Amino acid sequence: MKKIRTAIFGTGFMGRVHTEAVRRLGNVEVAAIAARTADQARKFADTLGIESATGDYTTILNDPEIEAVHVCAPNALHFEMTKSALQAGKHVVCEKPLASTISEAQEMVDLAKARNLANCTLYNIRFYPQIQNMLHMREAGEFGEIQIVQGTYSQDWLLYDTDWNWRIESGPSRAFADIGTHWCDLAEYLTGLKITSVCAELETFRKARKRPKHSIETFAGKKLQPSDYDEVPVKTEDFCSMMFHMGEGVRGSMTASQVSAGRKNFLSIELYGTKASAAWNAERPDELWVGNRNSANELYIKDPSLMRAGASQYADLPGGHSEGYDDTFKQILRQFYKKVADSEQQAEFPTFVDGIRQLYVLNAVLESAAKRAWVDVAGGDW
Ligand code: 4PW
Repeated sequence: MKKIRTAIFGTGFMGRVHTEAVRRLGNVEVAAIAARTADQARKFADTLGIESATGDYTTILNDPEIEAVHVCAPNALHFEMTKSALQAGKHVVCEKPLASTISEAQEMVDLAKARNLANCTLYNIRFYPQIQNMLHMREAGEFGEIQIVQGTYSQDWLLYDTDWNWRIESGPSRAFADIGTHWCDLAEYLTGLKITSVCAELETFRKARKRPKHSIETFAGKKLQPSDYDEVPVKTEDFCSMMFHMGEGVRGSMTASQVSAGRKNFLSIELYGTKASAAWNAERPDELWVGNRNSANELYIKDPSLMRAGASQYADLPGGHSEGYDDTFKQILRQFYKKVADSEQQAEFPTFVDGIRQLYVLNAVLESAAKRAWVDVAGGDW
């Protein structure tokens, strides 16, 4: 079987996760790596056993053998890299947030459509088996009409002023744009409804941070000495809280935080319906809590043979064998590469349209926080 040849742009935490996930697919080969410098790319390629490495991603775009690329570089580069890749006829997977502005994202959506190229915004959380189970239960009406949606995406890796990452300087939003966006995409995906208006507040607790003189990988948690850093002012938020309206009458609230000690990657989402409730969190991904009014609550443990029809295809391992963060990348990319292999095939994955949709939500959040008022989410005909 001839494998699809793909390239990864970015050698940080996400570049590594994408590379490993692609390799689990079987029909796709990571053939090239691009990083900010040739040295960084070579180091990454040698560690992971990848043939070709470059400090100039455009050279990869000239290779006709490369069919797809993964944009895992910092947010500010998403637009430029994706646009060039689409113009070169490559299918593209792009990390979230899709772009820095709506107009950039619109160009990406239009270009992918005009060239008929597969495009994916990497909202991987949709692909946890128990999220799929929750979705299929909601669609079957098991919770009744959804009335309330609430939750948080909380992490602690930027708690101290010595914690640093490129995201800190990647405005206009950080906690919301980086992780809040996952939560909002998930809330809309699970309910099948759109967030229509928001009332949000952003807070930067660490108004200055110690920026290392040399680059540091996401989640590196490295302790710095005074000679290693410069003290810089911070504009991006550590924390966001938001109330929102969804669909016709659904109400909700969420927080996104990168400074909540002990919360490592705590995305928690709860749906409250007229019949029953459901709650899930990413730190205990194989468990789905179902809340009942007139009978005992239930705790479902992931087991494909007990999952709702339609959901079990996203669980590859039998009950008792956990499936977590890295498995969601395998699942989403499996769907994406189905489309790359054959554009006529039915495949389920978030596209650039889902990416731009969340930029409209982000814009409403920023406007609401600036005005200290409720703001409607603008956008096209979703
Ligand atoms: O997409 C998110 C990231 O940007 C992930 O959920 C985790 O938090 C990993 O890195 C950040």
